[in-house]
Amino acid sequence: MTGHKQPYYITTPIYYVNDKPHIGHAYTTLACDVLARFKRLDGFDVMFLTGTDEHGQKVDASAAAKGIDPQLFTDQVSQNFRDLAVHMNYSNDDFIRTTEERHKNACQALWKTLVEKGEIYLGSYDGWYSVRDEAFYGEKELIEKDGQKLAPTGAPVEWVSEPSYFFKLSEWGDRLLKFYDDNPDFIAPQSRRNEVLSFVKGGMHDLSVSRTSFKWGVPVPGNEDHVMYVWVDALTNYLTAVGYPDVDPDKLAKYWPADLHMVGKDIARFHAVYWPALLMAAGIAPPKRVFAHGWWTNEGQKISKSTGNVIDPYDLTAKYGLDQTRYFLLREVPFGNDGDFSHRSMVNRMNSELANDLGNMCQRVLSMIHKNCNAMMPNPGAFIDADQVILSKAYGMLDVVRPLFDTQAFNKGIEAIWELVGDANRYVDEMAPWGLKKTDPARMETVLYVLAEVIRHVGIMVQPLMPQSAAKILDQLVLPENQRGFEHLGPDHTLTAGTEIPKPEGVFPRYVETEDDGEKA
Ligand code: ME8
Repeated sequence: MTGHKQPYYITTPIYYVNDKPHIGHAYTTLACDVLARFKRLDGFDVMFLTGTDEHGQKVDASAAAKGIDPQLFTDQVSQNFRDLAVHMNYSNDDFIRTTEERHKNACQALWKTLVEKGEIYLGSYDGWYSVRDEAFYGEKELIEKDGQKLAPTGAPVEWVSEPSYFFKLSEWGDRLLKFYDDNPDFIAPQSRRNEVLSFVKGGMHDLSVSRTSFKWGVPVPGNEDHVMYVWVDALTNYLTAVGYPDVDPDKLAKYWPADLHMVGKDIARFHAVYWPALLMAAGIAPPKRVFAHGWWTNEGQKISKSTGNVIDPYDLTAKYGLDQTRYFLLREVPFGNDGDFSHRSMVNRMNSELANDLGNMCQRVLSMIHKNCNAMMPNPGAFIDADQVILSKAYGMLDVVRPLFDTQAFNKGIEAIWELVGDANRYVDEMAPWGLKKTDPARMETVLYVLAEVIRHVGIMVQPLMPQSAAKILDQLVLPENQRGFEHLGPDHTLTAGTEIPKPEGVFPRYVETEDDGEKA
């Protein structure tokens, strides 16, 4: 099957342009980027999409508060998200904006299909709406605080009474439950699956899918008093970007249904309930999987604009380094759980796992090769058992990590790679190659060669997570760029003895505490 790579379509949520990007945005897109890079290295034809969600009342109100026309406002804020993607070294293949013409066309096409299939009707909505959540809430869902009604998320709600189109969501409960049953991996992790199942089992009302009290949205075809509900508009982005309805039929057939929608836990319901129902109703296959990750707190505190403890991804990368930040965010927390960002644990991981465990190992081994082997990749002799053990662990690493990444267990995949790094450090200590130069130079070459092979494997495997640092490591091994894909892992593509290597340089600097850190810690 040469020339026919398996497609893999992965998406981030599209972000509201009411605000500047924060750690939550950086985190979701990072997870997708790591997976997209992993899949490309593993031979897949990847389509990785991110973008901005630009319509709706929330964005409209933010623009009005600034006294700017919403289009101009969204142009400016959307650019911040594009800039973040470049800054964080994300490898997205497209960046969609919901204010683009291609998207308006896709939304209207989906709408018309739903109308033709009898899935949408005109009625009127009388009920609660939260602009902050861009969500409708039933009376029973609301909570009360200080005599005020609030959304279950704590967001303010307002009473809305206006004509509205409805999607017949209430008729989709059983078909959704059957769909979840037939596709047990559709929504992960398990805790989110349980939530979604109980929401659907609890019985669903029809969904209001249009608004008339403001104009900032995609007009409803045939009734321009209405704009589409921002979530119907937003979810459709996943179809727009692959050429729906008829812009690029080949692309659509290739990438749809999407392999993975990565989302935060707060928006699981939209992706795992409304979206598959809308799609099935339109006769379109639902996505294969929705993974809802947890939320970060900052030094134990809930992140909120009002307390001013929002974590800015630019600050993190300036302080700790880009790859260090990327590493930490996916290593620290079992993906799917909530996690806490603390300076202390960031520095611990950065110094012990990156600078010491991986950085020092590479530096020690490559320096010895540089110094003791004439700066040339050593020539191995026969392998002893200890060599075979560590080599086969390196050669088998992909088979361990792949299923973990495929189920978004990033922290476990990274842990598995670091187990090999730990083994390599113990192996260096046990084999003490520095003592072999005089007593058994041939054995020294074998030991250093085995270690260089381990470094090659670790370097290749960490490319998705830390692209720049991995490139530095692989450059120091003088591994040609076209030999860095996963198909080059294993014993068939070993390092070439005699290759000249440069004088190694440290890849992972240690974090040195400042006085300011001392006060905070
Ligand atoms: O929801 N930790 O956009 P958004 C981790 N436009 N993740 C966090 C977080 C935190 N402290 N705070 C927020 C939207 N997030 C819609 C999506 S998709 C068709 C439309 C995550 O800008 C949150 O879970 O509010 C969500 O995934 C994203 O950041 C914010 O998205």
